[in-house]
Amino acid sequence: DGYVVAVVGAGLVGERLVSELRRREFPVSELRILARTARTTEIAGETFEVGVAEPEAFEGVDLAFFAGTEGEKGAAVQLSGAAIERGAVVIDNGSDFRLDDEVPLVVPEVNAEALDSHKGLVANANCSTTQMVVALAPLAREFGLKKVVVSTYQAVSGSGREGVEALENGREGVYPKPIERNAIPLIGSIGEDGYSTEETKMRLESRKILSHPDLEVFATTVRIPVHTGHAESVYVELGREVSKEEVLEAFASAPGIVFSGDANDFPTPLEAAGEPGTFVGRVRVEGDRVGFWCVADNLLKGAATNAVQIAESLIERSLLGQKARV
Ligand code: 11C
Repeated sequence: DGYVVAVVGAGLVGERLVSELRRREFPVSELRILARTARTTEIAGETFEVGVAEPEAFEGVDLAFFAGTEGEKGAAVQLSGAAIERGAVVIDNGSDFRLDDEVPLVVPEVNAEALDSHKGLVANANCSTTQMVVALAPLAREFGLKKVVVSTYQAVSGSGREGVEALENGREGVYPKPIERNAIPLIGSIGEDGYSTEETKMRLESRKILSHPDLEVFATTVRIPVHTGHAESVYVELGREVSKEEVLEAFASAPGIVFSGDANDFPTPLEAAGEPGTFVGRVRVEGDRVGFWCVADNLLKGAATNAVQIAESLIERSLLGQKARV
């Protein structure tokens, strides 16, 4: 009973996908791990014979997660078509298809209904975007959004194993400056407009997920020497004046948010790491302006947990399995 599931990529996100599928008891009849080279590997206490990621490996697969992020870009570009042709629905954690009009970009707490138009491929958002839109969604629903200004404090595991090695072993060449005892205000590369690719992702992906194509989003994205857990300082201008009580109530009742209304009881990356939720605290309200702090595990809600939640939403909406598809 269950679905034949493939996970493409055995990096940090691939590992978390396996552990989240197990932890959330996703109905899996067979789990295939695919990567560039075949090998035997242990993930989350299970031994897997890793297969080579090639078109034939998707024969019989119902659901394929592509775990790649920046460093492994291309796997979904090369292989998602082969998986879809064979009847799979693909959930891609990479950035290649996120802004494609034909591809839903989904954070289930925010826009699960976007899945209804999927054509075989669904995109998972960038980690820093995902947690921010989970926190912005209740404000958008209740009060309307006009402008968002965000600064991030991003963990090295967002860069995969290489990032962790840069922090823990001083590996060189991963970041443009040393990460230990430092803060680096450049994630990805700088575009012609002066924004980094990470900052542009936050702007464009948020607009798409929140269905707010002209939302002003000014992001400054910063890498800090934290292992796991991205934190964000967010300032929002709302569509109307609000009371602090209204804002606290909106956060406290929102799906996916672990809320702290006590200013002295703020969430931090160390506490968010290993947890599936988006933590929100340090709320300040002045008229139509709100400031807050949010934190989430970048490999879980920022990647694997959200991807598995997308798959669960596909099942709930009868959109997974070859019979459900035309
Ligand atoms: C980071 N947000 O923390 C990046 C990693 O588009 O999925 C994920 C890149 C992406 O470095």
